[in-house]
Amino acid sequence: MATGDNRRVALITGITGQDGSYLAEFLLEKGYDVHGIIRRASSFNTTRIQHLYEDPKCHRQGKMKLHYGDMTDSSSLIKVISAIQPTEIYNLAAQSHVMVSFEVSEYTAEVDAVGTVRILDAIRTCGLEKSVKFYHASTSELYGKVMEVPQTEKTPFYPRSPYACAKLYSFWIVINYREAYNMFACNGILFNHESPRRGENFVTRKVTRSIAKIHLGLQDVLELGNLDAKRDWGHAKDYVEAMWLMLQQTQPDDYVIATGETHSVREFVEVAFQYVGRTIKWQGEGVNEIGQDAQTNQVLVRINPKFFRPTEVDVLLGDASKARNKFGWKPTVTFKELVKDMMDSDLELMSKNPNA
Ligand code: NDP
Ligand code: GDR
Repeated sequence: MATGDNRRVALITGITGQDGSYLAEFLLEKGYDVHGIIRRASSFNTTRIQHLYEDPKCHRQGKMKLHYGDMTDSSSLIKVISAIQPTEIYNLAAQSHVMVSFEVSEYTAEVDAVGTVRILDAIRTCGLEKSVKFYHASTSELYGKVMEVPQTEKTPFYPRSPYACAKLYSFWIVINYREAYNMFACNGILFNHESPRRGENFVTRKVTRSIAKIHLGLQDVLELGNLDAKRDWGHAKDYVEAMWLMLQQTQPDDYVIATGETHSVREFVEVAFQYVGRTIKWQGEGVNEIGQDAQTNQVLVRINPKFFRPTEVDVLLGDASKARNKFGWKPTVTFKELVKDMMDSDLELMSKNPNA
């Protein structure tokens, strides 16, 4: 690519996911041409970006374009990269569910580990390794069995799931390609981030959907696994900005992105129930624990052992000082505001469509 190229062309893998959809919005707003890789599916998997597709900017001016491809298929990656000559690539595609990774461990490695080296090699095959800026979706799951709290870029890793093991390979292959081929490649070590667009089987969204249904009389009880796991939960909208900021620096590097606060699953449940005016009191222990309405004694939460993981990550709490000092990133949405945003959205969704 010629030096002085001032095109702004982004390729997003995983554009149909939670982060991909917010990132596409963010980059379109900044004037980028946005390309996304989508998988063929038997039903629509583009719900999160449908509103963008319908935007005249995307349709008439062709600012957003979707291409079929898959992280398990090198030729599709090479074809897309060669055709669009991106200036920035955001590699967000992944089998992203930790519990599911215990069921489909080999596939998770194919996509989340080998997929990363496939796209890095595709960049080299297309001769773009000196010009393209590459973001990789790394994760706080790398810390796993916690060696240090809070966790920084220097905290040792101890992955606790096939998902985290696959992402550990990706973390290092990104660094290796940066050092071996002088590529502008960054790992964003992002802690959990949520939103109304969060997948329905992650714990926060499962909780807000279920509470909205319980509130509207559409469901009786919320069933969960480990209530005592602690996570550093931020809002996805804040986190996609950090991805972009990493690629605007003069040097590639790896950064923790986190709020610096941690809350248990139990606390998330309590705050979300409070939002619809119910106080939870907890009774019993272990798998026999229940959460009851403090006024009516109605059982609202039960433990189901099937949601426990073979190996758990007990506590995540990130220190994002490096990102704050380097490029001024800080979260704007508090824990309570995050719960409110998700509750408002699910209450609206369930009242309009009880079968959602
Ligand atoms: P989602 O699960 O919402 O989205 C994952 C995306 O990857 C979807 O677009 C999905 O497509 C796509 N995908 C899955 N498998 C393949 C494949 N084989 N080939 C091509 N595309 C594929 O994840 P998030 O948006 O929450 O997360 C984005 C990335 O960030 C992931 O890599 C995740 O592991 C990582 N991450 C997420 C964090 C979070 O808290 N959200 C924290 C740290 C890291 P489809 O829609 O067709 O399923
Ligand atoms: P996580 O997110 O594993 O941190 O990975 P998830 O919301 O799935 O779990 C968080 C914690 O909640 C506990 N939990 C339950 N989890 C689910 N999904 N369902 C339940 O019923 C339930 N009950 C309790 C879990 O045991 C866990 O401790 C997310 C993903 O987005 C990854 O892709 C990303 O890398 C990390 O966040 C950072």
